[in-house]
Amino acid sequence: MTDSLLALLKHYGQTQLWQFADQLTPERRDNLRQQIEAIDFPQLTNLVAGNDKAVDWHAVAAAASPPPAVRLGQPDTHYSISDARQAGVQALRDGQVAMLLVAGGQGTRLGFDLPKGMFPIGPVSGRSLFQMLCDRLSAMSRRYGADIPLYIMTSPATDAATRDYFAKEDRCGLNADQLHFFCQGQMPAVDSANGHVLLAAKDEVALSPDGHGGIVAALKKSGSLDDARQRGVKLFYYAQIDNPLAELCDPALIGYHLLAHSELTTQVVRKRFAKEKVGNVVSIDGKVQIIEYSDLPDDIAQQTTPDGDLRLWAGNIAIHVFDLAFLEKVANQADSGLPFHRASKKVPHVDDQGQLVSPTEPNATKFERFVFDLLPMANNALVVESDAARVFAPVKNADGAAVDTPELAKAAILKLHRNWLEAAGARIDEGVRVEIHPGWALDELEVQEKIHGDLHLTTDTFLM
Ligand code: UD2
Repeated sequence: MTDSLLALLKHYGQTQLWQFADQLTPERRDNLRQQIEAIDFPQLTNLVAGNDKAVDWHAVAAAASPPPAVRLGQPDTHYSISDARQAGVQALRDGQVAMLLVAGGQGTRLGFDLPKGMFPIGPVSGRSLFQMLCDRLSAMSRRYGADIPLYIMTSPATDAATRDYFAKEDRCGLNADQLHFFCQGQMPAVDSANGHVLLAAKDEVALSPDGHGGIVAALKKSGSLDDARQRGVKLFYYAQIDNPLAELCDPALIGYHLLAHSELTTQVVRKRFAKEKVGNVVSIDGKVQIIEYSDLPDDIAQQTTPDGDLRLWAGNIAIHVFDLAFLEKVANQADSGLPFHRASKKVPHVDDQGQLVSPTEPNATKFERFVFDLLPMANNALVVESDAARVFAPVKNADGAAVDTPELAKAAILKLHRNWLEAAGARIDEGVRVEIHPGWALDELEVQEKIHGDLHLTTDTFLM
């Protein structure tokens, strides 16, 4: 057994992984063996050698044009928004829509040790990101008379804590049958200098989540695709855990997707500034594609139209609608076909002397897949613009940073809810903070039905 493992490691030039095996107890050695056996060495070797397609982002970006899109405020020539809404509502009523939430990342940038979904973000209520998203799903399920199942993707770093949290919080109000967890896969981190897989400890490979693109394999492996199909689900509405304003299961977006016979539809907002940290949704050779913010060259990001608007205006907010059949098709292809992206990171590891090293400079390469790389593979991929003020309040950085902080997200929620209330005739004293629970009202129309213009709020209020 050990011989064949050693032969494998030798073959792939990775014998350093077994160098401390003699110092380990049989149990820890076995644990290490299992981690090594889970590595796809042919794939990794290919990645280390750079044999996968190396992307020249400048050339890609130079070929990019703004994507064809259903634009805000511009009547679409093909479908009206009311037709879209009606089609979406019908799909929701027929129980054809499930929610897919990616929550595998840790709140590192936020300075929060727990799964990010547990971060308190309700400006008055203090509700967590998980609770806010689940409250909206419950309200939507009630409105359309059909439970919307929620599939949450965790990672090994967030899985146990996420499940514990939902158990303690009564599944955030969802029915037991509505809630599913599945865990994404991992990829080894390699030494950037020589491609050697790093050891996080003498008996532990340095692993990290394989990116949200790992969702394709994880959905299949966990049986979630089959589970969804058996329930009669036809569409997945996809969102990230870090956006408390995400308009989950928006009927209009779902309807556009259906009417356009799209396999993958993505909601975008107009970028606020050229180097905003959102992916750039573009069209290249007639295919919709996303160029991540970190890959878009500055000169191309800054290009403007004669009107002074950004030429590449469409910002990815990571809200997508997927056909279940499309995901099944991709999941059944060998290795899903999604490319890997590389990131240079500081990865603590043990050196050849068995000493723990905490690098001060990036020392390692991590490999991640991005779910949005499915866009160019999809038939009739569709782009639909929405208003950032109502759908996008990303929580990425700790308070004090210039953008994407909890404080700014809370302010965006309060502003939206105040606007809905004031438009319906309510009076809210200056400085008073009002947050609306989706069970009270899901949108401005429901707010109007609720208050008939006779509401005056003088202290901070959570309308629920
Ligand atoms: C993401 C998008 C960016 C933009 C922005 C909007 C990518 C690569 N970039 O940037 O284009 O749309 O969001 O807010 O998507 N996650 C996992 N598993 C992983 C990695 C990430 O579940 O292995 C989840 C993570 O929990 C989070 C989301 O994916 O909810 C986004 O991950 P991120 O914070 O790394 O992406 P970000 O903010 O750089």
